[in-house]
Amino acid sequence: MPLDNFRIVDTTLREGEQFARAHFTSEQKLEIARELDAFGVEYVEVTNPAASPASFEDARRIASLGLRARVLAHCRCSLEDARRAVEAGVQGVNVLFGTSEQLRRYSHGRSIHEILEFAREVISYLQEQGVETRFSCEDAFRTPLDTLLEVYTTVDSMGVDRVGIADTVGVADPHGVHEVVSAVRSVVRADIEFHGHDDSGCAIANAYSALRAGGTHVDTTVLGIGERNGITPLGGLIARLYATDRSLVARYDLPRLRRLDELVSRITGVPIPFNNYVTGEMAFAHKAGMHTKAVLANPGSYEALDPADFGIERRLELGHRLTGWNAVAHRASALGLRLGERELREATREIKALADAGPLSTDTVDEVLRAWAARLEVEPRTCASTGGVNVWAR
Ligand code: HCA
Ligand code: CU
Repeated sequence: MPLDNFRIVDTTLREGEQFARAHFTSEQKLEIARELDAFGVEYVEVTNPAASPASFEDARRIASLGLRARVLAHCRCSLEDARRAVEAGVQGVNVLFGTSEQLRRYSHGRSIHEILEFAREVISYLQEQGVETRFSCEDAFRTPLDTLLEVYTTVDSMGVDRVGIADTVGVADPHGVHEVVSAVRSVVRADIEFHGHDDSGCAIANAYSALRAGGTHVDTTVLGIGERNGITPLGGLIARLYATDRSLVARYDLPRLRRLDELVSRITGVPIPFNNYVTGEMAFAHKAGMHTKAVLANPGSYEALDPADFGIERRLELGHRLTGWNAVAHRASALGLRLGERELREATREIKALADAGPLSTDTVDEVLRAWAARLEVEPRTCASTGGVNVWAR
């Protein structure tokens, strides 16, 4: 399926609020909502307005900010919750019901028949209210496929705008997601939203696979925060889509990703992981000589993403024993030192030997290079008295 018809439902303000370290103040929620909107996500999902008085008030304030993004309230499939969401003035309501054996038995105790009765009541109410409506099966990937399809075709015939397929416990793999989403795609007319947890490390790949199979909406959170170890991270999804085709993410303000990750990191007190997609400290760090040489010749040789598109600079690691003379030469010229290839190779040997004991700071590398440059300043004069030597030819 073509990938150019997807929308991002960022749920940092709902799923992200379920992250163990998250407690957003009203002002922080507004700030996150504005940043997400400025980045360009198409939807912002907020916590159930019926959850607490502040949750209601925050939903109301966010819904009235006049964002480009549509504001969705996440609700249980009950009239009471749906009414509170409508009162809060949101543009859409995302309702859910657990359909797996596990959740039916241990969470809410309802049969599929009863679930569909609730769905009918809530969906028809929301339609009367003229808000965008989504019905999601919680724990879809532990729900038998025939049950899932029965639920989705029924809510589709009730006229929902979108069905949600949630991998609530992170058990799905990309192959399984493709199968389920394709099956749902073939029986419903509604849009399809995918929500995937990362317990077994597939959240980004699963979201991508859902889009490949005809899904239209993907749930994300900033830094992937959510229940347990979270869901598809916004930055990771963007990186995945960019790697397929940069034009797929051209409509987003990519340099804002760093601000978003930093904002949520600051608010939650959780550092951005070193290996985070795009914004991790090492996301664009090149080390081994073979890599740095090629990257200096053409960054695309070892980069799927151009850091400049995200307003980030790549780093070339120099002070280590795997370093290469091309990178060392690059540093020398950045320092304005005119060293010939022989000196650069000698300096590289010296850096490698010193770095056998441990990484060197840039200052130490610079000292080595300056020392070689100083030697050169002496040598040409010495040589000149013996007939002159072209330093660069040696
Ligand atoms: C939850 C459940 C949910 C809902 C996803 C959805 C999940 O923790 O409240 O509404 O599609 O992972 O199943 O986040
Ligand atoms: Cu979830």
